[in-house]
Amino acid sequence: MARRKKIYEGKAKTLYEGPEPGTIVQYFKDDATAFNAEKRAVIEGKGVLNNLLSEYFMTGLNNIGVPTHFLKRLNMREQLVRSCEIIPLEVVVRNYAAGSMSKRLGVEEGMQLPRPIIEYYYKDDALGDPLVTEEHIAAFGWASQQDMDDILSLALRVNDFLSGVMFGVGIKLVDFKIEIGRVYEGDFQRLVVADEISPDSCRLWDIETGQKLDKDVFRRDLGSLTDAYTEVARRLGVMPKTSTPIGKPTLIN
Ligand code: AIR
Ligand code: ASP
Repeated sequence: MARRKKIYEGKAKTLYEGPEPGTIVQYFKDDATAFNAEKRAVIEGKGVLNNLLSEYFMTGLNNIGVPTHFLKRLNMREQLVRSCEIIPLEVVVRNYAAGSMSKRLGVEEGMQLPRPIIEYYYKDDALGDPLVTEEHIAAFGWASQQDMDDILSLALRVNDFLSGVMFGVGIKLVDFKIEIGRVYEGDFQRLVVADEISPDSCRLWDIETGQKLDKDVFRRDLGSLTDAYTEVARRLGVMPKTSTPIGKPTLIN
């Protein structure tokens, strides 16, 4: 097979040219980074888990009519997605206070917010992804007013869907980050949920015990990240297939 052309290498994923125009192969690496890549590790199996979990969430969104870039999973580490132009914003939705919001505003982690709060961060590693307002976004032309209306509606629909799915398996969706892409269809453009949705991009707490089942396990050295992500995958029924166990013969009397 011909070598694929690498388009972009990020911290957790590599993008290759897809088999057809307008498609991209998204490869999930085992690399974990935090605090703008100050902290790094390779966590065996993380890429496989995130590939399967992102497939699960994106497929669910597609099925309820929330457009995403996801087309299909190709293998344990790769998925085929529609190529799109990423809007340079990290769109964060918060249901409970945690992380940078708790730090910035001095509110206790875990406090339920009266309503979901949406924040925008400018995607720029050199600047450490600073928090920006809609004024900045409009003034610098990163997105139009129409885009911002569409982004808000997408973010809230993703929040409702993900919160419901996670609640169904005993997990609280504290917050999450999505990225939005522009897809061009002739003279028209529409916005789709892009990148990935996985425990790398969400905060997930067990409802009963409060146990963290997301990337904070790595950021804060709370134990095995693989175990945490595996638990999320197990509860959602998307465990990676290991070699089929050969069962013991069943006795029939
Ligand atoms: N996030 C933000 N940038 C990268 C990621 N993954 C996600 C975090 C968390 C949410 O956005 O994983 O779920 C809010 O992050 P923070 O650090 O602003 O509290
Ligand atoms: N992924 C980002 C980084 O590499 C931020 C984070 O998830 O903490 O630093």
